[in-house]
Amino acid sequence: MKPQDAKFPNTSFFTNAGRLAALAAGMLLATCMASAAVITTMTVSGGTGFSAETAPDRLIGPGITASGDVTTWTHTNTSWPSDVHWLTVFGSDSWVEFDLGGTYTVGTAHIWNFNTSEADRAARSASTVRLIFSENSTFGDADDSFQDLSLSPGTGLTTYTGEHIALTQVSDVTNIRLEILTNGGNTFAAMSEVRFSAIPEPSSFALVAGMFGLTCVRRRRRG
Ligand SMILES: [Ca+2]
Repeated sequence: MKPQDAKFPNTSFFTNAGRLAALAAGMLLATCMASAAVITTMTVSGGTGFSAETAPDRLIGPGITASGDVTTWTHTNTSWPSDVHWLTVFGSDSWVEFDLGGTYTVGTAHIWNFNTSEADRAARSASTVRLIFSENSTFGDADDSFQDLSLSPGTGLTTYTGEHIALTQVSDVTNIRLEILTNGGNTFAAMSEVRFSAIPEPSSFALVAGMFGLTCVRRRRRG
Protein backbone atom coordinates (compact mmCIF):
# COMPACT_ATOMS: atom_id res chain seq x y z
CA MET A 1 0.00 0.00 0.00
CA LYS A 2 1.35 3.39 -0.95
CA PRO A 3 1.67 6.04 1.77
CA GLN A 4 -0.98 8.25 0.22
CA ASP A 5 -3.43 5.34 0.20
CA ALA A 6 -2.89 4.91 3.94
CA LYS A 7 -3.50 8.60 4.48
CA PHE A 8 -6.66 8.65 2.34
CA PRO A 9 -8.22 5.15 2.60
CA ASN A 10 -10.54 4.02 -0.17
CA THR A 11 -13.41 3.75 2.28
CA SER A 12 -13.39 7.51 2.89
CA PHE A 13 -16.46 9.25 1.49
CA PHE A 14 -14.45 12.43 0.99
CA THR A 15 -11.73 10.56 -0.86
CA ASN A 16 -14.27 9.07 -3.23
CA ALA A 17 -16.01 12.41 -3.60
CA GLY A 18 -12.66 14.03 -4.24
CA ARG A 19 -11.77 11.48 -6.86
CA LEU A 20 -15.13 11.97 -8.57
CA ALA A 21 -14.62 15.75 -8.51
CA ALA A 22 -11.13 15.34 -9.94
CA LEU A 23 -12.51 13.03 -12.63
CA ALA A 24 -15.25 15.53 -13.47
CA ALA A 25 -12.73 18.35 -13.58
CA GLY A 26 -10.50 16.29 -15.84
CA MET A 27 -13.39 15.57 -18.17
CA LEU A 28 -14.28 19.27 -18.22
CA LEU A 29 -10.66 20.15 -18.94
CA ALA A 30 -10.65 17.66 -21.80
CA THR A 31 -13.84 19.25 -23.09
CA CYS A 32 -12.24 22.69 -22.90
CA MET A 33 -9.16 21.47 -24.77
CA ALA A 34 -11.37 19.85 -27.41
CA SER A 35 -13.15 23.16 -27.88
CA ALA A 36 -9.94 24.68 -29.31
CA ALA A 37 -11.20 24.84 -32.85
CA VAL A 38 -10.27 26.10 -36.26
CA ILE A 39 -11.65 29.61 -36.81
CA THR A 40 -14.25 29.31 -39.54
CA THR A 41 -15.32 32.94 -39.91
CA MET A 42 -12.03 34.16 -41.42
CA THR A 43 -11.68 36.14 -44.66
CA VAL A 44 -8.46 37.13 -46.42
CA SER A 45 -7.15 39.90 -48.65
CA GLY A 46 -3.71 41.05 -49.74
CA GLY A 47 -1.03 40.97 -52.35
CA THR A 48 -1.60 39.29 -55.68
CA GLY A 49 1.03 40.93 -57.84
CA PHE A 50 0.35 38.52 -60.65
CA SER A 51 -3.23 37.64 -61.53
CA ALA A 52 -6.64 36.99 -60.03
CA GLU A 53 -6.05 33.32 -60.67
CA THR A 54 -3.63 33.28 -57.76
CA ALA A 55 -5.62 35.54 -55.41
CA PRO A 56 -5.27 35.35 -51.59
CA ASP A 57 -8.64 33.66 -51.09
CA ARG A 58 -7.00 30.48 -52.42
CA LEU A 59 -5.46 30.29 -48.93
CA ILE A 60 -8.75 29.49 -47.21
CA GLY A 61 -10.54 26.68 -48.98
CA PRO A 62 -9.62 25.47 -52.46
CA GLY A 63 -7.44 22.36 -52.48
CA ILE A 64 -7.73 21.47 -48.80
CA THR A 65 -9.47 18.32 -47.58
CA ALA A 66 -10.96 19.71 -44.39
CA SER A 67 -12.24 16.69 -42.51
CA GLY A 68 -11.71 15.65 -38.90
CA ASP A 69 -8.61 16.67 -36.94
CA VAL A 70 -7.00 19.70 -38.59
CA THR A 71 -3.55 18.10 -38.28
CA THR A 72 -4.69 15.41 -40.73
CA TRP A 73 -6.03 17.75 -43.40
CA THR A 74 -4.28 17.23 -46.72
CA HIS A 75 -3.75 19.63 -49.63
CA THR A 76 -3.71 18.70 -53.30
CA ASN A 77 -0.40 19.00 -55.17
CA THR A 78 -1.94 20.37 -58.37
CA SER A 79 0.25 22.64 -60.53
CA TRP A 80 -0.70 26.29 -60.78
CA PRO A 81 -2.65 27.98 -62.22
CA SER A 82 -5.22 25.72 -60.68
CA ASP A 83 -7.10 28.05 -58.31
CA VAL A 84 -5.82 26.23 -55.23
CA HIS A 85 -2.59 28.09 -54.35
CA TRP A 86 -1.79 31.72 -53.53
CA LEU A 87 1.09 32.88 -55.68
CA THR A 88 2.50 36.39 -55.60
CA VAL A 89 5.59 38.41 -56.46
CA PHE A 90 8.08 37.96 -53.63
CA GLY A 91 8.80 41.17 -51.75
CA SER A 92 6.35 44.05 -51.53
CA ASP A 93 3.43 41.85 -52.66
CA SER A 94 4.15 38.79 -50.51
CA TRP A 95 1.68 39.57 -47.71
CA VAL A 96 -1.90 38.80 -46.80
CA GLU A 97 -4.20 40.02 -44.06
CA PHE A 98 -6.77 37.82 -42.34
CA ASP A 99 -9.92 39.26 -40.80
CA LEU A 100 -10.88 36.66 -38.20
CA GLY A 101 -14.53 37.72 -38.18
CA GLY A 102 -14.51 37.93 -34.38
CA THR A 103 -12.21 38.35 -31.37
CA TYR A 104 -10.09 35.34 -30.43
CA THR A 105 -7.20 34.11 -28.32
CA VAL A 106 -5.16 32.51 -31.09
CA GLY A 107 -3.25 29.37 -30.12
CA THR A 108 -2.07 27.58 -33.26
CA ALA A 109 -1.17 28.45 -36.86
CA HIS A 110 -1.93 25.73 -39.42
CA ILE A 111 0.10 26.29 -42.59
CA TRP A 112 0.27 24.26 -45.78
CA ASN A 113 3.21 25.65 -47.73
CA PHE A 114 3.32 25.77 -51.55
CA ASN A 115 2.45 22.17 -52.37
CA THR A 116 2.59 22.10 -56.14
CA SER A 117 3.99 19.15 -58.06
CA GLU A 118 6.10 21.62 -60.07
CA ALA A 119 9.90 21.68 -59.88
CA ASP A 120 9.95 25.19 -58.39
CA ARG A 121 7.98 24.11 -55.31
CA ALA A 122 10.81 24.62 -52.81
CA ALA A 123 12.09 27.79 -54.48
CA ARG A 124 8.68 29.47 -54.23
CA SER A 125 7.66 28.07 -50.83
CA ALA A 126 7.86 30.47 -47.89
CA SER A 127 10.88 29.86 -45.65
CA THR A 128 10.13 32.35 -42.88
CA VAL A 129 6.94 34.25 -42.28
CA ARG A 130 6.02 36.97 -39.78
CA LEU A 131 2.58 36.87 -38.19
CA ILE A 132 1.43 40.24 -36.88
CA PHE A 133 -1.46 40.04 -34.40
CA SER A 134 -3.76 43.03 -34.14
CA GLU A 135 -6.69 43.94 -31.91
CA ASN A 136 -8.19 46.02 -34.73
CA SER A 137 -8.12 46.23 -38.53
CA THR A 138 -5.15 48.63 -38.45
CA PHE A 139 -1.58 47.33 -38.64
CA GLY A 140 1.31 49.44 -37.41
CA ASP A 141 -0.35 50.86 -34.30
CA ALA A 142 0.35 50.25 -30.61
CA ASP A 143 -1.68 47.06 -30.04
CA ASP A 144 0.25 44.98 -32.59
CA SER A 145 2.59 42.11 -31.68
CA PHE A 146 4.35 39.62 -33.91
CA GLN A 147 5.91 36.15 -34.07
CA ASP A 148 8.22 34.79 -36.79
CA LEU A 149 7.84 31.19 -37.96
CA SER A 150 10.26 28.96 -39.87
CA LEU A 151 8.63 26.69 -42.44
CA SER A 152 9.61 23.73 -44.58
CA PRO A 153 8.59 23.62 -48.26
CA GLY A 154 5.49 21.66 -49.22
CA THR A 155 6.23 18.00 -49.89
CA GLY A 156 4.63 18.06 -53.32
CA LEU A 157 2.58 15.00 -52.36
CA THR A 158 -1.20 14.65 -52.03
CA THR A 159 -0.60 13.31 -48.52
CA TYR A 160 0.90 16.64 -47.33
CA THR A 161 -0.62 17.53 -43.94
CA GLY A 162 1.06 20.91 -43.41
CA GLU A 163 2.66 22.36 -40.29
CA HIS A 164 0.87 23.12 -37.01
CA ILE A 165 2.77 25.65 -34.96
CA ALA A 166 1.93 26.70 -31.40
CA LEU A 167 1.81 30.46 -31.05
CA THR A 168 2.61 32.67 -28.12
CA GLN A 169 -0.92 32.96 -26.85
CA VAL A 170 -2.21 36.32 -27.98
CA SER A 171 -5.61 37.44 -26.72
CA ASP A 172 -8.16 39.85 -28.18
CA VAL A 173 -6.99 39.25 -31.75
CA THR A 174 -9.29 40.36 -34.58
CA ASN A 175 -6.87 40.54 -37.53
CA ILE A 176 -3.62 38.80 -38.49
CA ARG A 177 -1.16 39.93 -41.16
CA LEU A 178 1.17 37.33 -42.69
CA GLU A 179 4.34 38.55 -44.40
CA ILE A 180 6.66 36.19 -46.26
CA LEU A 181 10.10 37.38 -45.11
CA THR A 182 12.15 34.82 -47.06
CA ASN A 183 11.43 32.14 -49.65
CA GLY A 184 13.52 29.55 -51.46
CA GLY A 185 15.05 32.16 -53.75
CA ASN A 186 12.49 32.47 -56.57
CA THR A 187 11.03 35.71 -57.96
CA PHE A 188 7.63 34.44 -56.81
CA ALA A 189 6.44 33.29 -53.41
CA ALA A 190 3.52 30.97 -52.76
CA MET A 191 1.56 29.13 -50.08
CA SER A 192 -1.39 26.75 -50.30
CA GLU A 193 -3.50 27.10 -47.14
CA VAL A 194 -3.48 29.00 -43.84
CA ARG A 195 -5.81 28.54 -40.86
CA PHE A 196 -5.76 29.45 -37.18
CA SER A 197 -7.19 27.79 -34.08
CA ALA A 198 -8.54 29.65 -31.07
CA ILE A 199 -7.80 28.40 -27.56
CA PRO A 200 -10.46 28.21 -24.80
CA GLU A 201 -11.40 31.43 -23.06
CA PRO A 202 -9.78 32.04 -19.61
CA SER A 203 -13.19 31.69 -17.93
CA SER A 204 -13.24 27.98 -18.84
CA PHE A 205 -9.89 27.39 -17.16
CA ALA A 206 -11.02 29.37 -14.09
CA LEU A 207 -13.99 27.03 -13.72
CA VAL A 208 -11.75 23.97 -13.92
CA ALA A 209 -9.28 25.48 -11.45
CA GLY A 210 -12.18 26.17 -9.09
CA MET A 211 -13.28 22.55 -9.17
CA PHE A 212 -9.74 21.35 -8.45
CA GLY A 213 -9.52 23.83 -5.59
CA LEU A 214 -12.75 22.54 -4.05
CA THR A 215 -11.41 18.98 -4.27
CA CYS A 216 -8.18 19.92 -2.50
CA VAL A 217 -10.00 21.76 0.29
CA ARG A 218 -12.24 18.77 1.02
CA ARG A 219 -9.28 16.38 1.07
CA ARG A 220 -7.29 18.67 3.35
CA ARG A 221 -10.14 19.00 5.87
CA ARG A 222 -10.53 15.21 6.04
CA GLY A 223 -6.78 14.60 6.35
CA1 LIG B 1 -3.49 47.08 -34.67
